[in-house]
Amino acid sequence: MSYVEDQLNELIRTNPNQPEFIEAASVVLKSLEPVMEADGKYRKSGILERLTEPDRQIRFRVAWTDDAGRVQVNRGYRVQFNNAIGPYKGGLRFHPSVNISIIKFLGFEQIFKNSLTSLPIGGGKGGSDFDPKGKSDREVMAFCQSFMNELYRHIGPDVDVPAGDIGVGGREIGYLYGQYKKITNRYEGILTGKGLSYGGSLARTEATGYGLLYFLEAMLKANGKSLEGKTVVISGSGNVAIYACEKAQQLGAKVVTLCDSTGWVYDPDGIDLPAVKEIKEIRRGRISEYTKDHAHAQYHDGRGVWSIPCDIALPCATQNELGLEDAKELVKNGVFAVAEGANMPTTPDAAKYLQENGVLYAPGKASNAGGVAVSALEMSQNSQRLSWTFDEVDSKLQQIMNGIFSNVSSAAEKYGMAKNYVAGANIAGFLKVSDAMLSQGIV
Ligand code: NDP
Ligand code: 2IT
Repeated sequence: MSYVEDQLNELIRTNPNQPEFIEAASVVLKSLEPVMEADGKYRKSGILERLTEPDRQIRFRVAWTDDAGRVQVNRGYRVQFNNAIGPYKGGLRFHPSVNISIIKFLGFEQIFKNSLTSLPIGGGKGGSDFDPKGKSDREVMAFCQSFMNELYRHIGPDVDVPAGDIGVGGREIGYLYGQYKKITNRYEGILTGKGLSYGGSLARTEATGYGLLYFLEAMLKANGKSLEGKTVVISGSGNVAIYACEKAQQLGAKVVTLCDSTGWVYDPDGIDLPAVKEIKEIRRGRISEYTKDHAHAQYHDGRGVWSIPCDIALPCATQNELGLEDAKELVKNGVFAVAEGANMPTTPDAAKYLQENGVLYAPGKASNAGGVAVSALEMSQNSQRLSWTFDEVDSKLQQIMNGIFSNVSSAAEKYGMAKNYVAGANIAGFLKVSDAMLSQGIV
């Protein structure tokens, strides 16, 4: 058996009940097969064994009191996966589905994504099974303060710098930052995605969605296509989906769908984004409210955005939200590009089907890297005690996304898999991290 097969079997044996982590690791390791076969140094130095075992996994109790005076207990996590090329960096997810498998898959993906940005950041991820939905601001604050009461001892500007992810936005980052400062009396860049009045970066809010569109533009251009006049379907209606929609519209595309975990909207005239921002960013409401003021649009309960005919599909909600049947429907309806804003939204069989049917397919670890890239720019600004203009950050973001596309594209070509951006992203991300690990010895 090959080194990769041996290592995959070992991972499956030693990580039972971690389907998301095994899914993410399998895709990466299979892409690395030609790299491993070409040079015996990787097996000799145990690179895959070391890369797939986190540096450390922290799990803790988060006790807080709800508005009815009842004590609630949630689980908190921080997985510090790999710091070969920089301090651990990656978001915090607050969602009832969070468990160690999900945090490990996200932390593992983050290693390669962060490497692709070309910036000095290692891979980590954290979160909790706490559900912010339906909670009062005071409850969210009480939870965040209790979460930080443990997390603070594990993070630092040169150690580990968390940020947002599902369920963690500006409000949560603010409460987390306030508690860190209260406990330590230190004013330092230990989180990114901060508010602009206390060390945040302009364009961080927009970065993941905008970056996705910059990557998509580069991929389309390299394949003789463009966004102008195209019909786009997007899933999700959170941070990534909203700013993907905004940039797609600015670039001349028509976005016709968005969704949340309850249902989805189809607006054949094109999504009215200010209305969505009002519902989601201000009222924290449900996407179903969209049809109240948009009678011509349709709302449906459940899932369904992938059934709408489109040229381009942008999954921006959560993992495994686009399965094989969805991929078949998209192909049948003529989709020519799928670019991931979310982490691992396309199941492996769906991704394979899309690629086999000639669809340009951008994996999240390349196409959604704009968020963490601007987080790293926020860290730079914090270190300098300066803040850059929106245009400065946005143009750096564009350069970074173009750089990622060309790096991913040439890695795929070099290993005889031209246009396979999955293989390209995994290989290019791996090469930098493994080079640093090999230089730093067996640690
Ligand atoms: P948000 O919490 O802002 O939004 C998430 C959106 O996805 C909401 O519309 C939510 O609906 C929907 N959603 C979440 N979970 C599910 C589910 N299980 N089933 C159906 N819909 C769901 O998160 P983000 O926009 O920040 O994150 C979206 C994706 O992008 C995630 O995969 C995240 O890991 C990834 N990502 C985020 C980055 C960032 O900078 N924020 C950077 C790179 C990747 P509802 O409100 O009903 O739950
Ligand atoms: O998945 C991701 O890249 C993020 N949630 C952003 C991480 C970050 O540190 O900005």
